[in-house]
Amino acid sequence: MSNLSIVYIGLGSNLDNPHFQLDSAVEALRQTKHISAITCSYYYSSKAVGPGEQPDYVNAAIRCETSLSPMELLAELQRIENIHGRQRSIRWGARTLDLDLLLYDNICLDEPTLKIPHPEIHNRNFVLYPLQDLNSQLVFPDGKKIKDIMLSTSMDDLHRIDSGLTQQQNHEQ
Ligand code: ROI
Repeated sequence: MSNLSIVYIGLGSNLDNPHFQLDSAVEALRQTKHISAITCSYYYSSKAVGPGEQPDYVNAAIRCETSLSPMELLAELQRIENIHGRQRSIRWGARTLDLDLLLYDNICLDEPTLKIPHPEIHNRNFVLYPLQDLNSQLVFPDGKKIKDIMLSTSMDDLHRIDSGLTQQQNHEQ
């Protein structure tokens, strides 16, 4: 019997060739043990949300299956962020790679180091549009449907861009 969990992970970068950082992160996830069946959303360019001036982001999301627990998966995501030169010194600061555990099956978790669903999930168009690419029927643990939330979510400064390599890989699967 399979006991794989379905997980959605948000990807973001606004430093050191963000498009490349995301390609490389998806590849690192593909290479990670106990993570399988990865599909990637389109990539989006988006204006930085939050205080201060910083470069535009490239954002995307992936759906995958895993036998890792949420905390084990978080450790893998932090390992991948670290090999992409992620510095954690500045809150809200620019970053080479941000990997956020957005959803893990239907669970809700509220730990100091990990909150699932991601607390900002309903408010960020750069998270919602990629999630919708992956699953237009998605229902959040609180029962809200993504298609209802999308009715009041504008694209504003979000632009879909060609995700190149990763989309091609999805089509070949
Ligand atoms: N803004 C955008 N557009 N994309 C992000 O991934 C992102 N990540 C962040 C903050 C600084 C909140 N702003 C962002 O952590």
